[in-house]
Amino acid sequence: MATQFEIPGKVRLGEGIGGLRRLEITTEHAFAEIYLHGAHVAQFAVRRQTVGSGYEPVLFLSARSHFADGKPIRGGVPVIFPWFGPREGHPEAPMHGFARTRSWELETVTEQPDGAIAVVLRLEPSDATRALWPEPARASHSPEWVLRHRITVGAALTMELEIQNNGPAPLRCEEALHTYFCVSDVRQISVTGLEGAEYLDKADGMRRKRQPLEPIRFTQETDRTYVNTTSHCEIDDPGLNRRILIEKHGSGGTVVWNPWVAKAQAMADFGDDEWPFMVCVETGNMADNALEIAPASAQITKTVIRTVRR
Ligand code: TA6
Repeated sequence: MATQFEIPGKVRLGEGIGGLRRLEITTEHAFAEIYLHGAHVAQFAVRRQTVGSGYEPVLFLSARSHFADGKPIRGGVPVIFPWFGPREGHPEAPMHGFARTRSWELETVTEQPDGAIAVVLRLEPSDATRALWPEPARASHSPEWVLRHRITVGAALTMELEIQNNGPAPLRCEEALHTYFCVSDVRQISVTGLEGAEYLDKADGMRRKRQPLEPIRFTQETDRTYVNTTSHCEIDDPGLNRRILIEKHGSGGTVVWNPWVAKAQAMADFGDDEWPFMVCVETGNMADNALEIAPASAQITKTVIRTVRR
């Protein structure tokens, strides 16, 4: 018996890895898997040009990823909120906030006129999140903030992260879609769109630097938070004969990351030999572009991912 969240032949809600609840979405153009844990897009693969020859993964998912309560999934699109990276002044706080390790509420699953599938997931404060981030509680019982993640699976993967401030005071936070992309070999690709942008280099003591007027290429651990840039980005991947287009709206920052050898070995949920096959190009608002959302207002950050042949 299909539930209100299932569409026969297109959307199935069942148990995924680790027994976590997962939506499996199959459309004319793409396949995707979305876990309610972290509202996490774990797979997005586009149907190859020659029908019948399967799907081509766009996102990277580590073979060593955890799939367990309280642990982030390594790969796909982790949702980062309400802080990016370590929380300043709170060394005990979880890296990248708590949104990616909470179980989100599935609100709606709908088929669009063009056959794309739209999923909305919601996260509200809880005792656990208030213990980590005691935003000013409201007199009324409506939550002081509400997060909604609207994911549309079609020829493109469209993700809109909305942060609604219901509290009496401005909501200061950071947010990101920490997207892991599947590439043939990170040493052969380039990333364009950030030429001339200023960045914080986490691989060099967070020094402020400026991207030369040339594409980003990868020859070592790369961990850069580009600030004050609204540019779309592109991953050019000769090995897979494709370009991945990363369009963004409402995002002032872009993070580019590859752990390279040593950092890959240091991560228990990431294979030592996996680093050549992924790159993160993350959209959102962090560091210089941290948000201050006025009361009764909302921030929406939209990211659209699509692939084209080279
Ligand atoms: O976005 C890049 C980054 O901040 C890196 O410094 C690295 O820590 C990565 O995120 C992954 O963080 P995680 O907490 O998921 O291991």
